[in-house]
Amino acid sequence: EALGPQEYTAIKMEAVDWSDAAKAAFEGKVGGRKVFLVAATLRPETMYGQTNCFVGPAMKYGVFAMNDKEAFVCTYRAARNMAFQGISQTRGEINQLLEIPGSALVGTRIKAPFALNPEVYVLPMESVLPTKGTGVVTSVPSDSPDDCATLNDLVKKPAFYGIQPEWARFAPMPVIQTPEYGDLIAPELVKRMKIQSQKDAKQLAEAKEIAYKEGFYNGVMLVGEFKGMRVEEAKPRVRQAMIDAGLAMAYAE
Ligand code: A2H
Repeated sequence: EALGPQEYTAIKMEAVDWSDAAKAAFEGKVGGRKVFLVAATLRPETMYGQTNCFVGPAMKYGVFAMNDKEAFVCTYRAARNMAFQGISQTRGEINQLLEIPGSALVGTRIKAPFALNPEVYVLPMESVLPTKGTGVVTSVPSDSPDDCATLNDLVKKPAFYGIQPEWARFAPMPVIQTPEYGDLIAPELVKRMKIQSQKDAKQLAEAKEIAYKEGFYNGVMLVGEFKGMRVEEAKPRVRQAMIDAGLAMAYAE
């Protein structure tokens, strides 16, 4: 755990086609606003490789009006933090339009900012914590062992997880190269460490540590505006480019 506040990048993923369950829940409640799922990440430089987004199927989410034009899907806890970070229009005010379970968001098609896949789907992940970030996790299986193991599980058993196979059709794609692990570090670690599923928490914690350090200190960007640049240098630049494009915000907790 970090000692000081954690500085995340909050990524705005606009919903383009709601799941049937979400459509029914939204009926007449958002007042013509654009609605975004908002994901908190510590690795903005990996956003080129998004293949999907994760929500906790058993978690409760809210749809919160930020102003007259936009509403965000996240936990109540995150909406409250945002209200004190200049993200919502009126400081300290939380305007919840509706509540919706994570399970009802699954299958929604969203825009994935900066990603090589312009649109991806919302999928379930059991280990999403309601107490961290926004409760929405954007998935980059090329660089995150947790995302990789979870996506593998969904691809293997779509019916068990209640998803359509085509929602999980995007494969990990190279974003960062490291000398030791090649251009798909998370799948490589999952293979080398024989990680079978998202439930292999102990090995995943170790893999996460390796992927994070290797990527940050030894990684080089393979795609995007900062292609060829070391990750350490590209990271703040990608973050700023996303913020400048209106596709992301600074979010701390
Ligand atoms: B990271 P920290 Cl490519 N529950 O983003 C579980 N995990 C959550 C979460 C929640 N409520 N909110 C955010 N996260 C994930 C990208 C990424 C991330 C990559 C590699 C590693 C990585 C794509 N997923 O995180 O406990 C988000 O996933 C490993 C550190 O605050 C977020 O960044 O350190 C990270 O965990 C924040 O975890």
